[in-house]
Amino acid sequence: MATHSPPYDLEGAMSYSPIPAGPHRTSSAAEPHRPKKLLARILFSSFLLLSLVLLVVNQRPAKLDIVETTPSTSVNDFSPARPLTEPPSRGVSMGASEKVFRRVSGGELTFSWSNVMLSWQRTAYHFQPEKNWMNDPNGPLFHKGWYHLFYQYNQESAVWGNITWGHAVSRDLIHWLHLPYAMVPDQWYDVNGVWTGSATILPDGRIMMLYTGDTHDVVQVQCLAYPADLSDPLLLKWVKYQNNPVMVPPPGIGHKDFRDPTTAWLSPDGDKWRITIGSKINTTGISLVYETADFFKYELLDGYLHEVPGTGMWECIDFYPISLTESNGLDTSANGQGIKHVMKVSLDDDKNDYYALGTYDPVKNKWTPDDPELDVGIGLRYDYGKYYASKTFYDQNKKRRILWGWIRETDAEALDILKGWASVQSIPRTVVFDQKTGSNILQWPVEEVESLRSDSLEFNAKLEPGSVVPIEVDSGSQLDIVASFELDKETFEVTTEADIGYDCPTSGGAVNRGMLGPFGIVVLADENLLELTPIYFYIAKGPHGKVETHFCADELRSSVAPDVDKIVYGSKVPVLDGENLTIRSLVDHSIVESFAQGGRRVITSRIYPTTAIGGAARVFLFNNATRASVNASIKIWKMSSANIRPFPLDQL
Ligand code: DQQ
Repeated sequence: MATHSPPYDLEGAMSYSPIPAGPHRTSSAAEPHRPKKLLARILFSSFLLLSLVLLVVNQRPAKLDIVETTPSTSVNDFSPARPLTEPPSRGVSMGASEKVFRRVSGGELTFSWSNVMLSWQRTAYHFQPEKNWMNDPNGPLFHKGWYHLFYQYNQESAVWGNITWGHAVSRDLIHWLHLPYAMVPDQWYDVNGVWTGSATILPDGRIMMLYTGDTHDVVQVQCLAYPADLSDPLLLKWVKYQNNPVMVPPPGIGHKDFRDPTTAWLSPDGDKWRITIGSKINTTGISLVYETADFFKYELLDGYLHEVPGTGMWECIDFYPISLTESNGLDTSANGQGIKHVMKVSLDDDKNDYYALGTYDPVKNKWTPDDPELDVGIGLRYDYGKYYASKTFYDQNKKRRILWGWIRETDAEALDILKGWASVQSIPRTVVFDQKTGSNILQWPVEEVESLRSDSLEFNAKLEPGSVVPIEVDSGSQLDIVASFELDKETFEVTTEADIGYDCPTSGGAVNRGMLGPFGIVVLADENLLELTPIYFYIAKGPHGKVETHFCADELRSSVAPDVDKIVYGSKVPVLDGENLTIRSLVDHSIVESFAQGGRRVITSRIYPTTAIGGAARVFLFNNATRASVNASIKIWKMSSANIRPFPLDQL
């Protein structure tokens, strides 16, 4: 903990050094990987050739800014066939969800990863600590001109464990300054981990931070902490309440099933605060509600705020109001006319964040979903890719609700250890109600991310069926892409039946052609399309004019390396009459966050290419439909790197 006392020279702290060309980019392009397994490569290439046989490069590139790729001189310093044992469970035995990405972890690394490939994976404008493991975002808040982000962090290595609260501050949610740890596991009630928690800002300005402590005997308890000095804009020093823990698992609740307190909201009389905590009874996910007048003493209320059979343990519940008519966000205590409540749960069982819109009755203390078939945990997801343990906060500075989410690695744990880091936080997103559909929220990257946009190019094209159009950008690793597509109306009208049973995850990806799709963009692709990640729409049209639009991200050919997860993500997306189909993708090295239809659906992918990196990463437009042509327009900005570095505390 730091010992400085305020006031600080905050202006000085803000004078960032010039944005570097890109600290995470290498000066030379990566050397194309020479495969060890030639046969496998030949088979792979033949499959690719076959599947792409009709994808003809038949149109003019948007801008010929040909990139000269200089072969890298790097050596392969991570030898393949490294003998590994299956990684031990990280989390479950301690009463948290499994933190090892098991789908590809264990066994041997089978690919010859180079330093260049692995160092390219580090992001340039997403929040990351300097090294080691990170997971859930915790207690985000705005205080005296600074956004504060706390996060689950392992001080010692790139795997989950020894969980401490990392802490960073930002003026704009984009450029971050790392601060000393806010809280470390040093008390009997949190010695096994200072786990996830949330902040509540009281009307008098005090900040109450409730978090889960994992005790010395592995029991989950709720604890209180608060800033030692509220006049400190950096909130450097945190005090753990002397009578912690303030809540212990009530009768009937498992000692390892009681975690992640939410931000508090005011009770109907306005004299007490309520919080909810996730748990389960057998396989029913439940949200317990506690009431408190002072944040020191708590009373468990009867019943649950909500429960859904079959959804298992609810982690990281989030519960907040959303305006039906205004585009601003609402303080967590708002309720009444023109307001719905979003309930979000992180499902331990499948590691996805689900939400539902509904109504909160504060007298009965019950939340009811608008549509029981789309109840929380069985209906909509925040993100159809990798996105977990998310948390919103009300930004009183700009009157908006902002969502943070933890994006895990989807490569082998052994690779995280080699890299020395694991996980990224998503670009913070604003959350509003979708007034057009009335049935979902809209998530959108905070406007501040646009301050990183630099050179741009625009391009319009008619994409004939089976076409791939290269867009020549000289830095395919850091981009903000906005694309819009309009299907040829005549073909659409006369097409009577097209794949009504389509489903992105089981579709086989973008190589699978239908009459009306897929079409979209390709990112992180090499020139020869050996590695590529298509993000696209697929339109299915049923016999009675029923139309379903799917939004997918296909990782199947995102990397030739086998040590990484490769699946097709996606879901149906609502499209209203007269709307074009739109995609916005934020590409930042190994993460791609893609938003369809203004944020009605979102897919976050982690991508680990071996050749489509650095200056060799390319962008394409494509239309792989067999029948319909598509009018496409695209605008691409290069993105500068964010300035993320330690706070110069010695200069205070
Ligand atoms: N992560 C924390 C828990 C939470 C889980 C432990 C979700 O509090 O339930 O690091 O990722």
